[in-house]
Amino acid sequence: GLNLTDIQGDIVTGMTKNRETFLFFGIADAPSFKSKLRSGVLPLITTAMQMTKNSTQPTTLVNVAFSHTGLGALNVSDTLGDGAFTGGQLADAGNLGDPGTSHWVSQFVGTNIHGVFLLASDTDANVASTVTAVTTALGDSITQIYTLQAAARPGAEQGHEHFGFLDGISNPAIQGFDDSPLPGQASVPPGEIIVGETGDPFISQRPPWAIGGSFLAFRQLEQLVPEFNKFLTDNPIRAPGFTDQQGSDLLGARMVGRWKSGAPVFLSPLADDPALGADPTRNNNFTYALNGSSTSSSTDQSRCPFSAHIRKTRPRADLGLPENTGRHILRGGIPYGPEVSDSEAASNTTSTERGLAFVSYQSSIGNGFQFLQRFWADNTGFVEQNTGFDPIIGANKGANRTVGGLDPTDPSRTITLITDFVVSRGGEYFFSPSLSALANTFTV
Ligand code: N7H
Repeated sequence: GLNLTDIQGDIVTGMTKNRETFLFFGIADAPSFKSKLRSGVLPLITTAMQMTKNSTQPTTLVNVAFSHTGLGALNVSDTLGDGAFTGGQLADAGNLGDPGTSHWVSQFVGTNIHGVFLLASDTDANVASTVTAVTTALGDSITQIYTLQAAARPGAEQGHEHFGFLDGISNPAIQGFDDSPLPGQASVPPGEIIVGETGDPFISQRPPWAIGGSFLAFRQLEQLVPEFNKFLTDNPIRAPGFTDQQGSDLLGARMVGRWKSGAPVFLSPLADDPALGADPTRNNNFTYALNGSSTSSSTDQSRCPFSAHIRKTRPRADLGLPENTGRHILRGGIPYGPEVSDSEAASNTTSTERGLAFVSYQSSIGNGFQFLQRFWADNTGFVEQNTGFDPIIGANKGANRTVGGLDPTDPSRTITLITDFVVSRGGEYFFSPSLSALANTFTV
């Protein structure tokens, strides 16, 4: 089984808190950083074991991860066997479809970020006091380069991302940690997410200290919510008997593959079904194939477009069942930025940035995050020919994006998106080491 006391908590369960701060730092003085991290911060790092029970979770959860240049700053010179990590995310911007880096947060442009602290709790005050504890403990041994404060949306929107859709429904169950997956949940060998474990395709290339770690892909993804809503309003699906509002809601749901409640369009193709969306035993229980079949139709998009975000990023039976794709990621993102204001809604124009602080864990960035973005979401020939881009996250370096299959009344219709509703503001790739690596390799 997995050594849960040695694995950082966010990797396996996510932070499961409503407030999270990402503190990106540089290492100014490596020897001082090592001793201060060891004495002052290591005791605060939350393990996967602590996450398994409410009673063992600390008030504020703390995790830490290092970029490739961060490992270099610490004189950790073993190669980890991950080219995307070694190159850093800036060098990957073109592969990911970003329109250059002019939209990137300036601090992500470069390779100065050595690491990130992830701090999460129920209140801003708890997070702030732990940020102070960590930064005080580290003192001048770090420079604080950039901070992103993220928070679950308020009230009934809690758990929903800024476009309004319930998020965090479908994450893989890691064998050996969660052996009772929910219906429809992917069950993956631990090595798909955790380095050095059974199923890690690069297990032979890993230094011993890397076992129990995971690669963290961080992306600050701005969401143009008023613009997205305007697009839906202007382009309702003209289905028989549908009001404009129903047609707009259907278009949005087919872009995502789920209704705002979380109900999958494959199970509820024409209208939202909030009871289905809220039921974890049913809301993930589909494969895109008709009952009992191990493959799906290569032509039928009546229930769910091939281009739908959740189908692009996890095609289920489109690639045949059982689902041994090796391309699962564990997502732990959280929204950031304020609610849409009345004036933004009235003008259909974003004036204050909001979006998703995207976090994914995988044992290989090239098989995980990067593959999903580059070879699935941005690949117009996937899942089938003429699928077009993923209308949510697909990126064409800022150029127009064609999307197929969104209109169930005319599946051959292609819709061209001239606006990217999700805009990359950049990010970095990190390695989230085991507790023993932090104690024995990173801080000596
Ligand atoms: Fe996505 N969205 O609101 O439309 N995502 N995502 N994502 N995403 C999912 O099933 C969204 C992004 C995946 O197992 C849901 O838990 C937004 C990136 C994967 O069936 C919703 C952004 C990547 C899944 C969203 C964004 C992925 C998934 C449904 C950016 C990878 C699970 C909730 C701002 C490269 C698929 C759920 C499955 C689900 C949205 C980013 C991947 C609502 C707004 C960058 C693998």
